[in-house]
Amino acid sequence: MRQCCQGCHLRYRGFDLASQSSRFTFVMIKPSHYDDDGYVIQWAKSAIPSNTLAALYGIAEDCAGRQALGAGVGIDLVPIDETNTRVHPERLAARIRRDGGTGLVGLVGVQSNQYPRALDLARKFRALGCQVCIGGFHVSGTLAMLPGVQPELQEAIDMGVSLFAGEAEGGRLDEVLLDARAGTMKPIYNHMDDLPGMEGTPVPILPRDRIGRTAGRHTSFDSGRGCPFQCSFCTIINVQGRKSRYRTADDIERIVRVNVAQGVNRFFITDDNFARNRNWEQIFDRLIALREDEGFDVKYIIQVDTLCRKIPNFIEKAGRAGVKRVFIGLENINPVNLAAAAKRQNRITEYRRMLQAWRSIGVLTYAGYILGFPADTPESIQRDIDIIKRELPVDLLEFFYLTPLPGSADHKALFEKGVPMDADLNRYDLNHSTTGHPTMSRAQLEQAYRDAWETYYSPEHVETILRRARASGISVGNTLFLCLWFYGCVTLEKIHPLEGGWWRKKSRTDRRPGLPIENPVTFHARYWADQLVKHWKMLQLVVRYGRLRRQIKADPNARSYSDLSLEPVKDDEMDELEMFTLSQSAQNAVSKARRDAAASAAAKARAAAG
Ligand code: B12
Ligand code: SF4
Repeated sequence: MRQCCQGCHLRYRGFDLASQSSRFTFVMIKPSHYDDDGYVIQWAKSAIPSNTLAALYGIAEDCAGRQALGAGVGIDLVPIDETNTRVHPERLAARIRRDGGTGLVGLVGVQSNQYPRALDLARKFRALGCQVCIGGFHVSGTLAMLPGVQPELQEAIDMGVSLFAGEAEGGRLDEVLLDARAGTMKPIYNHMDDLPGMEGTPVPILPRDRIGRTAGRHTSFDSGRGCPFQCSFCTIINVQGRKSRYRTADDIERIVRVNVAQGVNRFFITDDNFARNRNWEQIFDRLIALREDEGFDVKYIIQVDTLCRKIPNFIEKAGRAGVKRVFIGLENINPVNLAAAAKRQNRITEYRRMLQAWRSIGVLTYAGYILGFPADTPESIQRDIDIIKRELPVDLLEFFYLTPLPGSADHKALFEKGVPMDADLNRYDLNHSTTGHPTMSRAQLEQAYRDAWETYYSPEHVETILRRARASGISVGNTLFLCLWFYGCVTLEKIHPLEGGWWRKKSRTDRRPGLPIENPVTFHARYWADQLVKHWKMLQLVVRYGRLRRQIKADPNARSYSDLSLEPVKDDEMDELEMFTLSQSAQNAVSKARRDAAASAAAKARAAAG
């Protein structure tokens, strides 16, 4: 074995970094995080493939195709999503080392809640002599918003781990891989001031066998990055920028075709706000052509803002393009809370029209709803959820704690004021409370959060949701499946539905450092008992709701079901519905909406007059 490179800042035990071997292995791991008992959250089948993993795999595949490491140097790509695959550091290190090869372990798309797990994995790989680089929102957000290098980032650097901030397209990954090949990796690669364009960048893709480890036929891609708005709880604007960047319609068509060719025809378009994508219409037109002219059986989930209804043709074209589910960042129905989060673009007076517009084309709506704003109390939270159940025709509601995510303006403000925040980043998954509230104790807020899920997914309301689905031509079976998924994840698995999957796997020895490795007998006995209890409870729900589903489907009147939320929006409803009359701030929002409508009508009349 030749001598290790002496000049670089990192030294790698057991690796021949100046190797002339023609093999380079790039292991890309999307880490999971720990549950409340310290076990890695992992499933036999996770819900949906990681978009960051797909993006990085596509970029790396492009590097390999271009022989970015030099003529004749093959790049072996190993994508691993820890939410569905156990990571075996020793085996991966051996794979890198095979035939005198070199390589890099990339910890990919690491969010704040995943950072502790990423550090634990990095430590193991470093002990095995591997080069490691961590990228993703925690590194980027923290470097963008906080002064200097924060202690948890320094901890990685001190271990000899490199950090990557910014995005990897536009040749930025080439630099990292070349340095890894030469054994000269830098402590930090910071491209935050220089975000790449997205046009013509490599197709985000994952091999079919990796997608097979997820529940459905879904994969994901982003058609744009960045957002023009300024919500204070959001990290996206500070990481991806407020100036949006986009893929072209050609790029999107290529992504769809390549995936369909490998049997994947359901897509989650991960843009936080597809309605703000400058190319939305060309993209929809292209997707419509694929469906209507070429007969592609493709369906999409997209994320939009509440103003999307105002964009001419947007909803109609979304339906024709194959959009079947829409995620909306509703966040709250109290204008005071929306203003506190600087989410002024959300107008409560628009919610009903927008949700009904999606229903009218048979699209299922999910909405995110944040709890823990300064004006919230346990009573106001319950009251607001009851109003939503009666007056808003949204299908699924997902609750989140208002969380000062590193990289957000909220986090920066608390950091600068020295307000205590939970030191354990593993809890920053929006499913745990992480900081104080002006009027509620932590116990009260946590109870209000649990009650919110129970209230919304009560048996009576699930029945209402299913009846509304039938009346709007939305699949009752799918809607029921999602209700059970959401409710089951939170109440049985104690994790957020966005982190759910099928058949929880737990590895006894993959426990968070600092917690004891359990005795095999007690561990396995508890694991199986737990699985049995959870599946029994879920089976009971499936049987009970399955009966209800059959009743609804057999009911000849089910299609004509209606309730207050489904009633067409009337001009005078803002004087009647509780959502608009309950508080002074809601009444102010109504007055403003009326003034805006009058001004716009007057402008139209002036334009028509000449
Ligand atoms: C899609 C998405 C999801 C999907 C994930 C599944 C999927 N199909 O991807 C779903 C809906 C399930 C989800 C869930 C959650 N999410 Co999410 N999600 C996103 C979203 C919208 C897009 C992520 C993405 O794909 N971006 C595009 C990729 C290409 O960008 P990227 O990740 O930054 O990667 C680039 C660079 O960072 C770099 N890079 C990354 N890793 C590496 C590694 C190496 C070695 C190198 C060289 C480079 C590199 O190269 C990449 C390509 O340029 C982001 C917001 C956003 N706009 O990014 C939030 C976001 C990442 N999510 C967030 C959160 C908090 C969550 C949840 C914890 C909470 C929740 N309940 O919503 C869960 C956790 C689930 C989990 N286990 O991941 C936060 C994270 C903030 C933070 N500081 O931690 C974000 C930023 C949104 C926000 N609220 O601010 N999420
Ligand atoms: S929460 Fe959504 S709308 Fe608000 S800034 Fe972030 S991405 Fe934009």
